[in-house]
Amino acid sequence: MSKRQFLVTSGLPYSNNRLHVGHIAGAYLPADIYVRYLRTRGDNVRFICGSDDNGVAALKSAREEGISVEELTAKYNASQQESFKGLGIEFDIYGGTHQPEFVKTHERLSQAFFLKIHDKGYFTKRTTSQLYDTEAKQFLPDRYVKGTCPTCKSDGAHGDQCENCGRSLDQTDLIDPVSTMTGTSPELRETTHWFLRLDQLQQPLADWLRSKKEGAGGVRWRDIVINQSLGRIDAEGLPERAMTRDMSWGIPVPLDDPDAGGKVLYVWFDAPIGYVSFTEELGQRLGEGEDAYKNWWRNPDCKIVNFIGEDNIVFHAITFPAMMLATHDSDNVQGDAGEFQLPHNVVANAFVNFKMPGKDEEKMSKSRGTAIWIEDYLKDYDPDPLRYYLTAIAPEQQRSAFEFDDFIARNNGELLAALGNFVNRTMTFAHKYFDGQVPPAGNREQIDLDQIQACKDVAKRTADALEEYRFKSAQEEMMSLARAGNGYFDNTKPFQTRKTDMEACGRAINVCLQTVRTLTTIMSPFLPNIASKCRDMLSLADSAKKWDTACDTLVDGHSLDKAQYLVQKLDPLELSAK
Ligand code: B3M
Ligand code: ZN
Repeated sequence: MSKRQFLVTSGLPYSNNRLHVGHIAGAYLPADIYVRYLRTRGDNVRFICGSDDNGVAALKSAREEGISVEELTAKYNASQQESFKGLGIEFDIYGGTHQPEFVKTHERLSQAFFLKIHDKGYFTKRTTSQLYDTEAKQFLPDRYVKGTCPTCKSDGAHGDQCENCGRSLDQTDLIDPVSTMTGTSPELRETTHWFLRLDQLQQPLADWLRSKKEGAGGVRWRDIVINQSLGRIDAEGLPERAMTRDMSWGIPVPLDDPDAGGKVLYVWFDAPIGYVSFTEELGQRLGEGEDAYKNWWRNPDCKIVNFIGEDNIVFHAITFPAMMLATHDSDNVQGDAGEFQLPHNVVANAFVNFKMPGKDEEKMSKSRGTAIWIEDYLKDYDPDPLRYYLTAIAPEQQRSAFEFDDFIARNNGELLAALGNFVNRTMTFAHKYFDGQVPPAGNREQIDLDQIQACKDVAKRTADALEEYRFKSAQEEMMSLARAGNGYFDNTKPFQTRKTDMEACGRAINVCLQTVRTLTTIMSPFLPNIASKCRDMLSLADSAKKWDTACDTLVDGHSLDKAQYLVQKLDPLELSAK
């Protein structure tokens, strides 16, 4: 396969909180698996992420924690980096839209983006009435206002939607609105903003999304993404959306207009540009000079893949692409790459809920104590079991639930019983009866040849699934080889032949070692730490990471390194006591 070029991004987490397992399962782990896989193929990849620092969420949290918003976002940016590192999620750069080393580049590119759209005539400037919190001294974003729904009259409707009847609303429709920032009643005030003409971009967007639904570019987007983007355009059309806000924290609106004073870009306008500005920052650090981002964002040979959680679909499949299209000349809006490249794929996952034994699933929530924080998990456990579990329950088609019992059951019953034990018994035999060397392959019989063939077939099927963003089935494929290895071990009975027929015993252990060899490479995107131990045990060079070497033969007499424990048995009682 010739070398391909990919820019992979994971949704930028808000830097007002720590990361929990739901975040990881949604936007980060699958992206890391994908990137690791592409690297084993020798593709040219950059993996970009960083914190989403702007917006009102950070201001609200800073107020609650009694620290400055700069301190708050720096603190959580650092905490996120720790969590990612601990789980082996390795970005090429972890930026932050308002972190000191990134904000200059981010501001430059975000403002240039805004001005470009402005020049092309895709903004309308408009004055509207909005709810203003006189205590917090700011206009209220939709999700910081609650009130009574004008349609179904239920309490607790948000400024953009009533969760009870599902109707979408305008915040000014709410009866008895209350600010969730301060608990006070806001008043209506006039304010001026710049609205992106999504209505004008609707047609090219819909055409593009339809092509993605049909598999343009060799990839068919997930249904959840198509339904929430194209489905929404078809059902409701696209109204204009304000891309500026009345706030001091953020990227200032770069217009020489008295109405722009004291305003910043809407956080969902600047955040996706973070992908671009962090790419640029990385390029600069690598000495590729100013505008290094263009080799990724303007290069039609580069495929951009965005990994996100389901709540971010609209912004990645509609708003950000619309922003990109709006940098074209208005008579060429259907044009190709132009200023920016539209994503090759937007890979979204549904939410992971939390489930206690005997109770219903619930949403992961900080306040209800139903979130499993990565920092806490890592204090007690290895990263790979969590990687394994979150991929095993990956919410690729629908929501799934994190259950402690299930986590332990799968660790002990699958990761340890199938993979750990197979590698372990194979290594034990090789050391105990063959001097730590690969025994001669000898004259293979059909059962041996079938197992060797299984290695090739599974490696191929795992790769196919990964190419198609089916991470859960890819991992199942990989595990099926460990199970097949155990079946082969049981059937060829080296534990008996070692007493009766050393040659047959060696033949079987040879095939088991070849199977471990294949597993070592194909497990590496999912379980990088266990894979690295396996590489050590088999005394393989780093080049064994390459996918194409997965079925390379361990030659007779090759010396192995000492055996190591791969997977720890977890005790359900100990865990539930935490
Ligand atoms: N910060 C939303 C979230 O964490 C948001 C993603 C931005 S990606 C450009 O749900
Ligand atoms: Zn309602």
